Amino acid sequence: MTDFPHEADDFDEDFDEDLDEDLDEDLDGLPAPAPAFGSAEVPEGYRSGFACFVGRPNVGKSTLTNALVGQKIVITSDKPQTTRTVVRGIVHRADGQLILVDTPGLHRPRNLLGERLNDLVKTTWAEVDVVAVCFPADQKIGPGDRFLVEELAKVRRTTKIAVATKTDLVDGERLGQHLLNIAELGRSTGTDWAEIVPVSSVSGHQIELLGELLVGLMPEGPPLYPDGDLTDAPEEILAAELIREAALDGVRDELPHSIAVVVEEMGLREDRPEDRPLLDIHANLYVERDSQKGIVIGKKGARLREVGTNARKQIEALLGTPVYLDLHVKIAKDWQKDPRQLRRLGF
Ligand SMILES: Nc1nc2c(ncn2[C@@H]2O[C@H](COP(=O)(O)OP(=O)(O)OP(=O)(O)O)[C@@H](O)[C@H]2O)c(=O)[nH]1
Ligand SMILES: [Mg+2]
Repeated sequence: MTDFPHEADDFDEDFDEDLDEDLDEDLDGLPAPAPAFGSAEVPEGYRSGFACFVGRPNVGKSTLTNALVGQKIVITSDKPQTTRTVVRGIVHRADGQLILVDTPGLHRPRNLLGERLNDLVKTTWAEVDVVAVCFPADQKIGPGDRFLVEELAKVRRTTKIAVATKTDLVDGERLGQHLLNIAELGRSTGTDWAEIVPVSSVSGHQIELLGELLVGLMPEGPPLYPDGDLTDAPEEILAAELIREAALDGVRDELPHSIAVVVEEMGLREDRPEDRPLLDIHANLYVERDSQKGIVIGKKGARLREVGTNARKQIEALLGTPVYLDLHVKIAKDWQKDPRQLRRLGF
């Protein structure tokens, strides 16, 4: 069997009419009440609830979500606006259960997609117990941060904490100044930070402490998810995201924003021996223009093959099953601006 099937000259141009409508439902869902689990044996003082990470694009929200969950469940990249969906990660601790809601970076919208993403973020704020605003230590606090905190101040009831991310990138003096600036931003916007916590997802600095502090801010209650669940995102979404992450690696300028991935079909192959399962995944990678398609596919399909192989390994690691990935590149012209196409792509 070939490792990664695709025929370089057989990429459909058309935008399929039959995108999985279920996707809409999956992606709309913000922290909906989850079924309670095991309330019978909950220890005294056990806490559970929702916290979301917000911040400008690229400040390290998704990396921090993964660090706290202890496994990679959301994708990250050095390109701004990597996260486009709200994904929940679950942290299991002896003293409680923390459901982390990773949100897209808040930014000045350039198109309809940007507006949708910002709306998504703001809806989430009102539905969680704690909002944690991330400010990367290697960057000055700017107008974008101030705008975000001013908006957040309007959400009165939610507890707010500040997280100084990427502490590994700066020295102690700079970090001290950064923490003072965060405190000052709180004062001048009328935001009462319940905590200001410096962390590094790369070195692991204070990640454990942040988890402990967040659980301490949750209301008392039973676990909301079964032991061992690390996310509630459907496997189709996780797979599509991992493909998008692989595709983002090494592309630049406008192209990262133009890429969208939809898993069309996913299922265990029939007639396989029980001890050798194989998961078939058929996915489409959309770009907005013909020129972009050429870049994504690469010379004789080399780049796409690499993307497919990298994505497949990541999906196998996350789902624990060997994967056969069938990946096609298609054009969805200017999808970021087009309400109809946005809806089909799940936004
Ligand atoms: N050195 C260092 N880099 C980090 C740390 N956390 C994240 N990064 C890097 O910062 C970049 C952005 O990380 P993401 O987690 O994708 O950022 P995000 O805030 O989720 O970005 P959007 O989804 O685009 O809003 C990536 O290149 C990460 O590797 C950290 O603690 N230290
Ligand atoms: Mg992100």
